[in-house]
Amino acid sequence: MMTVKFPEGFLWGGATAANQLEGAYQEGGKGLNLADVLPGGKENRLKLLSSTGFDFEIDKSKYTYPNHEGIDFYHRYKEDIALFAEMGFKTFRLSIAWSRIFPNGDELEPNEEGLAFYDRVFDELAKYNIEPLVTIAHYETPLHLIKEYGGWRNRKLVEFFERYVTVLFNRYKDKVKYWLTFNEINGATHMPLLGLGFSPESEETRLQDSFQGLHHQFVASAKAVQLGHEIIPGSQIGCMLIYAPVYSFDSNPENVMYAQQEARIFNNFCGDVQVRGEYPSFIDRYFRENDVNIKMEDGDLALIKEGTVDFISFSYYMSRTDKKNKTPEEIGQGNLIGGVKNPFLKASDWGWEIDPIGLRIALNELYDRYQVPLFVVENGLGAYDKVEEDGSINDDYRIDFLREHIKAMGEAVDDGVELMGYTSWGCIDLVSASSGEMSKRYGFIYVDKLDDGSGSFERSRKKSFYWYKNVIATNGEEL
Ligand code: BGP
Repeated sequence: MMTVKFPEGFLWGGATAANQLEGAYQEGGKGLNLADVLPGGKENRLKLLSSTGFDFEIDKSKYTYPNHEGIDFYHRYKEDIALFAEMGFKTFRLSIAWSRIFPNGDELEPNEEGLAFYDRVFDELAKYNIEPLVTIAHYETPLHLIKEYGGWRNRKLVEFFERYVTVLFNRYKDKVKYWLTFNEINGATHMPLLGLGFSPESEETRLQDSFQGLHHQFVASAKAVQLGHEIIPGSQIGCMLIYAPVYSFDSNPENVMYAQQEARIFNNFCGDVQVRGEYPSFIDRYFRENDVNIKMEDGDLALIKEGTVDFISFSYYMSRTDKKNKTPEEIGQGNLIGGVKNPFLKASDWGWEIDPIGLRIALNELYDRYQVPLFVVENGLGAYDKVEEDGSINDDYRIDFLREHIKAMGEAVDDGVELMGYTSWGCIDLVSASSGEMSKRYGFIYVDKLDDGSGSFERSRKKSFYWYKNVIATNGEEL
């Protein structure tokens, strides 16, 4: 048995996003954002994410809106951060809700109340020496930018984003060193609604509009890296990818080739642009064959070259197994990112295939390709939890999942991968992004809120809380 060894100063912690936990959706001068118009419930939300022509309206007669209250972190952050500190967190990943800072997104002056809220959060973290890791854009584009401008398809958003990040960097320069630009940027073509803030008009326009939106985000991200380095000397600014290694279903070269192509487009394209600073050569053929034409402005490519990221962060939940010709029954076997069923893997209650070795593969693939430090900023098991009569929650399934994934990370470190840290997703139960459910729980900390919105919002420690506390205390040696 190998002993897992993680580097000194490894950043253990947990990850969240503003829209999934803050609540207080109309307090402190906050404007509405994308998450505020997304309905709750697996059927309603999942369908919407892959559909076309969403109108971005709230209809309370038909739907619930669980992100409106989230888990009320906005009012309870002190208690929550104290619990993170009790587990020994070295870092806490959170996002800033753009529409708390610029309620509409296109104002010239920021909203002081929004800025002050994050000051309080960062000060609270500092009390416990917890390093904030801040995502600048995590699926929460201000609604006004969606409705009036068409989301990231519109070049104007680059300018608004630049104003937003300049305000953030200046305000928090003494408090935040680690930043991520766009959450799961490469998920954009798959689900443009979340990352790019638009609902495709039709399947025909989806790719063209998504890649154009991505180009705008590449430019905006490069600009943010430059500004961040200027305003906060010593800051570390990363990209954020959703990464699922693509396995060929079998050794048929047709399928191996197909898997390689899919991996390039889905896994490598965005990283190549943000880490190497160039559009990769393989994308030309893909664009040609799919009628994608990117409109660029003079200076865009130079900026992208200059604004490369310092490290790569990514989410890892599952691998993807795929083949060229799929029967209708083989398609859509539960994995959010597509593919066919892998006969060697079991899946979570939501059909996400569980594959710890895939994380070691992901880490090695990324490090081989880029040789920059890596950071696993999301990983975890969404599961139903049962509260026992005595109030305890015995989530051994979650402990097993995390143990195997942390072991796989340890193997990758032993393989020579440079790894900065690990923040497990949803360290405190929060609203699921893809299904809008509370019952899809990831936390070490249980939150008493149910899918129908009822509950006391009280927090309690699950069995995994104590387990993770010991993992951190032993720097991953005791799993
Ligand atoms: C990632 C997102 C998170 C998140 C997580 C788990 O894609 O960055 O926001 O929620 O996946 O997904 P879900 O909440 O759908 O279970």
